[in-house]
Amino acid sequence: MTTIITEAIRDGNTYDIAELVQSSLDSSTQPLDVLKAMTDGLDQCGKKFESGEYFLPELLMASESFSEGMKVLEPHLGQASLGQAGKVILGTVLGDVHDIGKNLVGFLLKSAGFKVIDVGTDNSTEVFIQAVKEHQPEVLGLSALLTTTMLGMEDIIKALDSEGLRQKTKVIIGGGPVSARFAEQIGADAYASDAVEGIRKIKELVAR
Ligand code: B12
Repeated sequence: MTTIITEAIRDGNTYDIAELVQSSLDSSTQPLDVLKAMTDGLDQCGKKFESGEYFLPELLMASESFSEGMKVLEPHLGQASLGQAGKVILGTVLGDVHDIGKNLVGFLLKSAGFKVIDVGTDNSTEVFIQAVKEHQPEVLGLSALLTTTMLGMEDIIKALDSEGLRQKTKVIIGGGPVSARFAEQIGADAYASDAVEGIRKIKELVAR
């Protein structure tokens, strides 16, 4: 069943995905395994895009299919709670509209008891700085999926520094093209390769 879900997302099947996710849950597949099957589908679509077999419409359909599946899966992933674990601002950097991974991180953070302020996608440095001034979070989480846009992360960290906000705000970065090495280079406090690792690292940053 999970293979069918992966293929449905990969091929942008928006009609059957809700039913497929529901049947998989009904047959006792763990929600996190269903999520893995869904993200594998996006991954496979990305690879086909890279090799020239799929084009932008296929990427869009895969992402649409993922969103439809998430509507069914989300309530099974955990309960939102009161925000006592800490406050986190999440956002995607300038020029980048990818938000599926960031949204997953936000969802799991809320389930783990964090208050999450999601500033959305394609944000200028100023938007992040304003949000940090207004909400004073323990952690700022930045997402980038493009090798071009990831470079903007360094500007945000520098601006936090020059605004005197860096000491109070830990920065974690994530997204396909970034790495622990890149995090170190730009002076971020942490990097996570996926949402589960992200939640663990954010908890560590808050505890520091
Ligand atoms: C879906 C998708 C799209 C959708 C996005 C829809 C949306 N609402 O997000 C659409 C169709 C709009 C799109 C557009 C484009 N895309 Co696109 N897209 C993808 C695709 C297939 C999946 C991305 C995704 O959602 N993955 C699933 C999620 C769950 O994974 P994730 O994002 O990596 O997030 C996880 C971790 O990285 C981490 N994480 C992510 N962020 C953060 C943040 C924090 C704080 C933490 C802790 C963790 C964390 O946790 C997440 C959950 O585990 C990827 C291929 C791929 N394999 O990544 C290409 C991909 C990212 N896209 C690509 C490209 C080139 C584009 C376009 C330029 C195409 C074009 N010619 O127009 C445009 C750019 C638009 C823009 N300006 O941003 C390339 C990027 C190449 C590069 N290295 O720069 C990729 C890699 C495809 C490829 N293989 O070529 N895309």
